[in-house]
Amino acid sequence: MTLVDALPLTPVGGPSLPQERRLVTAIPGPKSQELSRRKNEAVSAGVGVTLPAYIVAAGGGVLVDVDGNSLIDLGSGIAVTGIGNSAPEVVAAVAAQLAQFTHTCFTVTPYDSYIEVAEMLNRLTPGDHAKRSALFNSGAEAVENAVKIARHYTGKQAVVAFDHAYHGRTTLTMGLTAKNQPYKNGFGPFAAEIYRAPMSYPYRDAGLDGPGAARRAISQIEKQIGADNLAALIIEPIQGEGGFIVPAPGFLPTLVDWCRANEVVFIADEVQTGFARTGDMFASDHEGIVPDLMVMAKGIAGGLPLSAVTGRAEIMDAPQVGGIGGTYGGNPLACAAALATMHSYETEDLALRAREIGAILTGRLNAIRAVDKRVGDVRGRGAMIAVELVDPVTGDPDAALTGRVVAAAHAQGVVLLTCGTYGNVIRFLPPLSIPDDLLVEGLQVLGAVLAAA
Ligand code: PLZ
Repeated sequence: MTLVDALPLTPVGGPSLPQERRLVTAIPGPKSQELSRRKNEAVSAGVGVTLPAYIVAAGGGVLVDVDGNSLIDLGSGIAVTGIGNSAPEVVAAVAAQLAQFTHTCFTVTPYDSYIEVAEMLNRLTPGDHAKRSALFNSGAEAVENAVKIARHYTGKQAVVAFDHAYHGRTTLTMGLTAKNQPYKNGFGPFAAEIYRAPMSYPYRDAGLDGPGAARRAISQIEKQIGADNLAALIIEPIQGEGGFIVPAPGFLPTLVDWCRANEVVFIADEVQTGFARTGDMFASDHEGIVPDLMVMAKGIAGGLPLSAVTGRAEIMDAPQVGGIGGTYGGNPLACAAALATMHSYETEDLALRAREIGAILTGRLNAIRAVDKRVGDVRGRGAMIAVELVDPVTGDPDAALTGRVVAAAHAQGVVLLTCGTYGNVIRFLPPLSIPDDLLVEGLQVLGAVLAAA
């Protein structure tokens, strides 16, 4: 009997789970509390937990915990399970691969699914120029490799990242990440030759338009670094951890034009925004920008760890043979999952589904904003929407209110995430497989806990 034959006929997770919010204990329940106790004894304290309900099954729009509670998932494991948890096509593809072989290391004895993923990424990413791809495990690892490749190609060293940026937790990517707590504090020294430029943040930018904000950044870059020293500029087309900041129209295209005129590699970090999340396959598509290199992870493989860098052939081919690699990059299980996942994004038009989800989210959240001045801003695109909570008089960020609202939503069985440099942004990243009624129920809970907070 093969492993595939041994799979249970009725999957425990996946979309077959009842799509309902069901609370049978307090959140977290007694079994989760016991697991939290064991976690504290066994796991590094540095590994934090947002909502300590321990999950045993998930699918569609719910997460089921060990106490039998069914929670509404408005986080997708931080924008990962766009096509849903244990999506049947992913389960089938991974199970089939699992029965064939689990690992060879692509750089030792290769296999075709890695090439197929590369071909698919080369086709799906913006631009019809010649492209190449390389596969890795995490978003941070892919960011690191994009920077390595850009440095090798340009022969230059400096890298610019932006205010509010998040690019990862490794030494190089911590340096690119803006926020000190909790990401950087005590973990220095950071990598050299990283510089920061001002972002376009329309809600807090008072009247500065996109091209104007780009000129401000470019002027600072020219004065403080010089294009002759700059290998790459890296930016999230919509910032994720930094607060779902959508730059003003014209900001990104102006930066791209300047990069092209100055032989600076433009790297789009689409780790959080990629794969239908924002209502297009990539957030770069909204303004029609064509990045030189694009970094992808999260939504690429239905929950399996995979990341990628895709970009212009001449840039991607610059490093010496053997200069780019890693033991697990493009693992066959992850590649099988990615092929099934990307096929679904395309054939089921999940970008359209993201836009539908976005319409529900922005409609309901703007209705709350109309009557509650603590909701300072509602922003984002597609199924990547956030509210910024502020003091209604001063406009100052209200992180304490944000914390109370999210904690109350958690207690009501709604998985919500925060973000933002000032900790005052609640973000909505539902799986694209969530049914409308469950999404609406989650928003009703949010409305109620916000009103009570
Ligand atoms: N680039 C734009 O959003 C990961 C981080 C969660 P990894 N964001 C979630 C946390 O607290 O660690 C992210 C991202 C953008 C890069 C990354 C890094 O991706 O897969 O977490 O390394």
